[in-house]
Amino acid sequence: MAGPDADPDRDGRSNLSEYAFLGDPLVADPEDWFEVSIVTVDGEDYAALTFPYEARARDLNYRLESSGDLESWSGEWGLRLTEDGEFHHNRELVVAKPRDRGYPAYVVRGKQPVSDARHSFLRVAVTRER
Ligand SMILES: [Ca+2]
Repeated sequence: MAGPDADPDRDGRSNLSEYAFLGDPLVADPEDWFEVSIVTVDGEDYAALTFPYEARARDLNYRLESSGDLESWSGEWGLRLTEDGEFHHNRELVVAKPRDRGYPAYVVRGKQPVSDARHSFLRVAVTRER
């Protein structure tokens, strides 16, 4: 099975998502490839996501989206791999680029402190340019 929406290993992740987040499209990957945490910035607590990314891709756009109800989502941050493999991104929402994982990863946080919201949801949306 091929195509960006196919899921030949039936792990719930499309081929596009396997490509963007360093999965193996033919082997079901462990479920904990995204790490959720709370980070403190300037005395405020924020929800944060740590995720792997495909540093060699030149055709992917990653975007952090947040929601308070899992229904309406707003985009808060984008990053784009440039020709030389560096990211353009919104620095204030990028907490760190961990180097000790053995693969490229980013830690990104939401814009609103968790103390301001009853619920805070984050996701990373990926689109591919053709
Ligand atoms: Ca899959």
